Amino acid sequence: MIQGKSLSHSELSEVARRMRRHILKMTHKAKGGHPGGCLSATDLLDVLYMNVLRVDPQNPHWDKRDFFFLSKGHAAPALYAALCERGFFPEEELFTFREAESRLPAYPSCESTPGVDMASGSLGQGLSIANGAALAAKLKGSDQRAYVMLGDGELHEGQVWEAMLTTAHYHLDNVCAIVDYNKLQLDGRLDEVKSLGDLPGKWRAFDWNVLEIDGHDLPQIEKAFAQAQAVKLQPSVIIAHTIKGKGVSFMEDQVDWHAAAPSDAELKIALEELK
Ligand SMILES: Cc1ncc(C[n+]2csc(CCOP(=O)(O)OP(=O)(O)O)c2C)c(N)n1
Repeated sequence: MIQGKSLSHSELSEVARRMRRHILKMTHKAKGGHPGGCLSATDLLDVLYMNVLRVDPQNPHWDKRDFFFLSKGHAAPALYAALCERGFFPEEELFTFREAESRLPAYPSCESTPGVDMASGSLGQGLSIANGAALAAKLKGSDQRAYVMLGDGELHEGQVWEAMLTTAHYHLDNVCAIVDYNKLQLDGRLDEVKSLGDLPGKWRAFDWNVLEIDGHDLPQIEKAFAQAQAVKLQPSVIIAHTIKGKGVSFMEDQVDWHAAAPSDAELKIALEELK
């Protein structure tokens, strides 16, 4: 299946629920990972992988594929959950996450995992890579698009702002950035660590088309991707307001769940909530 599957909103919601369960089970089994920032990104990745990206799970290196770069690479389990749901590998393989010899390492690796186009984990680099892929597509006369997901804490990296200038300078309308705006980073609230201020205004000042949405509202997410695709001569950013740990009551908006695996008892409660 190369084109997106065009799932209905209720089907998408079911996929998101399964993805959240995968994430919790993966991090529990591996006794590590970053569930909070995976769960905030789940609905966005769900819509992107199910209904938007042109990729071929049977041919991950297909030369006409759209690209997705997970710049906030610590959310690897969310990416693996989306790739699994899109058919890149079977569900059983998810639970090899972080094991030696697994194709699903702690951080994304394009050498290990089918469907992964960028090694990430060191924050700040994804938009630069998306720019390169998008510019190469333009030079080839291809309609391929490059999507990149950034964390809001990741926006503290200066390289992102240099890359934003580059995207706009080359009028890369085939770039769509997604900011997972969950207001928390590793050790605190963005507003306490280093405020982003008027974030939409800053992207606008860098000549980007800005779409601001609720990043857990599936119809809004789908609409934003369609609007981004329709804009010409300007890159688009989807600033998605999200909740870290979304879907699990005791994880929501809690910085302690940035990098902590659920215990046996916590997993049981979480899976019960996501039944
Ligand atoms: C260059 C770099 N500096 C620091 C880190 C350590 N680090 C890992 S996650 C993280 C917080 C990122 O916050 P955010 O982008 O908001 O992630 P989310 O809350 O969505 O998980 C930091 C500082 C890193 N991975 N790379």
